[in-house]
Amino acid sequence: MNASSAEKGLFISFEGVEGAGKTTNIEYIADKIAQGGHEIVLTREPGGTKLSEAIRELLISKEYPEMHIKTELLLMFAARSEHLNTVILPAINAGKWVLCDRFTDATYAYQGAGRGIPEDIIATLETLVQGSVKPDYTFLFDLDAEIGLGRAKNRGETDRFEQQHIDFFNKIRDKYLELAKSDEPRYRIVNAQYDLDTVQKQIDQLLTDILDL
Ligand code: T5A
Repeated sequence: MNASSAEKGLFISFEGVEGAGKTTNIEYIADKIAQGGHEIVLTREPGGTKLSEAIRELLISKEYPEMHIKTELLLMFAARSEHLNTVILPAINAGKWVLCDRFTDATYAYQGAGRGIPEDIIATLETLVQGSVKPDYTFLFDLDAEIGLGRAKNRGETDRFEQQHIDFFNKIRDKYLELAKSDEPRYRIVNAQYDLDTVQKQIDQLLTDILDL
């Protein structure tokens, strides 16, 4: 069962390597959806609640460069459990459209492909925390990892994840593309290498195609 099949709301997640343009374009998409008359909750992972934002700070802080990969994984799911149960599900149950900057696909990409944690372990935690809840749609902003990292670094200070070697981010991009291929009904790929206007023309087309906006 996906989130919308039993409820009136819709759950859309946004994924991609660092600097792919998720944050920039979620706001653009939120405006379009709001113009369509839908009530929106704009949120992010890790984060989205007071407690989950505190966990986010631990996760991205460069004070903990040697955080164990299992600790990182468990903190991601701890933040997600709080966020899902206190923000995402109540909003969907109230008929709202939830736009979430990253969700569990990021765990498969970063902690799975990036850190090397076996997928069955991630899947076990996913079931524990989410049951069968998944996003209805996932927009993947696909971009060469080096270009994305360059965009993110140009913006200013980097976080703990952005200290990783480029090989880490190449694995993440490949994993996202693999996930998109394995779940085509849910995924929509945006080619994020172009200038913002061109990227947003692709988004307009997708919103028309799948959401009738
Ligand atoms: N994480 C997260 C995990 O490891 N596991 C998990 O389960 C989850 C949920 C924080 C970190 O947590 C990790 C992944 C992350 O490392 P985050 O807050 O989403 O997650 O962090 P980032 O992906 O690093 O967010 P960024 O802000 O860096 O990337 P965005 O949101 O994709 O990019 P955005 O929109 O901020 O754009 C970056 C810059 O590029 C410009 C923008 O103006 C901005 O300056 N830009 C463009 N420039 C040229 N052309 C375009 N088309 C552009 N689009 C945007």
